[in-house]
Amino acid sequence: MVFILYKKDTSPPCRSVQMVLHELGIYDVELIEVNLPERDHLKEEFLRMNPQHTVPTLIDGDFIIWDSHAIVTYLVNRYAKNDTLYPKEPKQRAIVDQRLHFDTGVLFAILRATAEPVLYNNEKSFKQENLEKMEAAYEFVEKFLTSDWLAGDQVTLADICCVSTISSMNVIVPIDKKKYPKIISWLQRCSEQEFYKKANEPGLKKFIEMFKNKIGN
Ligand SMILES: N[C@@H](CCC(=O)N[C@@H](CS)C(=O)NCC(=O)O)C(=O)O
Repeated sequence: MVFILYKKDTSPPCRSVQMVLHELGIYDVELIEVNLPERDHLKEEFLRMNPQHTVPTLIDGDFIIWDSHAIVTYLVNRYAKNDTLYPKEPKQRAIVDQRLHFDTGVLFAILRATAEPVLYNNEKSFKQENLEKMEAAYEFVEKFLTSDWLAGDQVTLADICCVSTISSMNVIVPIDKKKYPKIISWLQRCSEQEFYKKANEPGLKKFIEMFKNKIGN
């Protein structure tokens, strides 16, 4: 079985999917880099597959699915050997789902709103109000961290999806160790995981470079 993943290395949701593929031991994946500035994602061929023109987009045989959270839950539901990444127990699953929706609606939303004007519209600095919203999001995450991981005592999809976004937000608004000690320890724990080293770190490095080139620091 060969999967096809349309992705962009710098994109946090694409890194989430790659981390989950790694964690599930799915390596037989054709990776296709989508050049967003060149508008590859707006070409007819891509739109036929995903009219919402977002990466990541995954093809599994005759099945096409996009949105990182939909992709990773599909992958675990279909291919995981156990349910630790996405527990079946309804209350535990609800907590993971809450964090996944928080990633979509709060974390990634503010990251995208902050980053895109600089990356694609040639703005030279980030909007102050967006930077404040990132701080507000950090405050939530600090409160969510009541154990080692974001949704209980073991790594779940909540950690994988949120860490790709939070490690990227950290590039724009560095996480203050004094204000957010739990986030700093959690980030450290995540960065020690094999899936993070293999599938978040390389793209995150490119993300950092991309901003250096745009705002020069
Ligand atoms: N909620 C989506 C967000 C995906 C997303 O916005 N991806 C960006 C790249 S980071 C993208 O495809 N942008 C191009 C576009 O929206 O046209 C997910 O988790 O997959």
